[in-house]
Amino acid sequence: MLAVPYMQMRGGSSKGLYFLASDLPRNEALRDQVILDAVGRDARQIDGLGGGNPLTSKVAVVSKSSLPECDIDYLFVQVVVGENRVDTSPNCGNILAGVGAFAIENGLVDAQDGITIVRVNMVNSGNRCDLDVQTPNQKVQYEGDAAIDGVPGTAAPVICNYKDIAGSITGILLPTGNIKDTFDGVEVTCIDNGMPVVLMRASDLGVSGYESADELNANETLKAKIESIRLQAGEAMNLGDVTDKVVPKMSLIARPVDGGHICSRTFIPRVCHTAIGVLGAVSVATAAAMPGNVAEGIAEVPEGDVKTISVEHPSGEFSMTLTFDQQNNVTKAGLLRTARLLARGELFVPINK
Ligand code: NQM
Repeated sequence: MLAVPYMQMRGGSSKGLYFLASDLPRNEALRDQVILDAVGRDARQIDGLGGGNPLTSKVAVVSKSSLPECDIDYLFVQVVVGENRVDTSPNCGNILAGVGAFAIENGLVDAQDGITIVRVNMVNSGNRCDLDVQTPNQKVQYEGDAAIDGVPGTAAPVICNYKDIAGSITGILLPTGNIKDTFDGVEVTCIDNGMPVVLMRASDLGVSGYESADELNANETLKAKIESIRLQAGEAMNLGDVTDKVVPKMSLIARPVDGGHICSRTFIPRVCHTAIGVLGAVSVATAAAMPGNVAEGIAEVPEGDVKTISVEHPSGEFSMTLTFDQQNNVTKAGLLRTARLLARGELFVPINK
């Protein structure tokens, strides 16, 4: 067996394995084989550390940054549950919440006394995020009193400040060139502000948008309709054939009912999220703030260039502060996450790698 140093962390409302790039094979194909052995190749991930769910089947590969303006490079790898393969197309803003602590713990970044700002180059998209990590006495602090929906208890806050994330994967904020498109007779808004997402009115797909994730996951007719729209939207968003990709994510939207600004149920992309992804939420909120989008008349978006928008989801809400310029582009997105070190040690994979 090959012993690979690793940490397991909860990052936001996800959980993943964190590796130094230097501890994995340089060759990408070999690296991905080691990652599959580490997380698990089958649907239950019985022979790996993954949890058999997209939110617990994630990996961060971290190294000192190749860019002078950043401290670390962070590559996100999604192990596609049950399909024995990985997808590196999207970012993950939840796993991102843990990479600052991981970098400090592993000596890639020197901790300051108080707060350490870790400047992250998100390799999947080439975008940047600055993380404020709590480091009293130059040590990472995990305990604290910040709470986020989808995670029990409280922990130290990690403030994530995203910069210029429009067109993260598709190269353009509205990748079809339109604020609205129609696929299979359903009006949608396709957007990429950190994550390619397709917004659809839940009522247009015959559901309320207030169902639980389990109820929606059991609705095979709905899932087939969503996948058909996703395949067409993927082509129109310049993502090509998305059959084997985990983007675009698919968000059903409805009127807010719990004090938020818009209600969401998001498929990532074939399983309904029990909450919502970080960058997925940023994309939904950005779309909702644009004139003529499919959520017009549904979302209740605040006025002003700096807006705090709350996206309701199956287990609570997700708030972020978006700063818009004169052209209605989001120049900054600030949000709160937490992270916790769960384990560190060596992980064993078959030697023939
Ligand atoms: O959108 C789920 C999650 C995510 C990704 C997903 C994420 C993001 O909850 O930035 O965080 O959309 O697959 O971790």
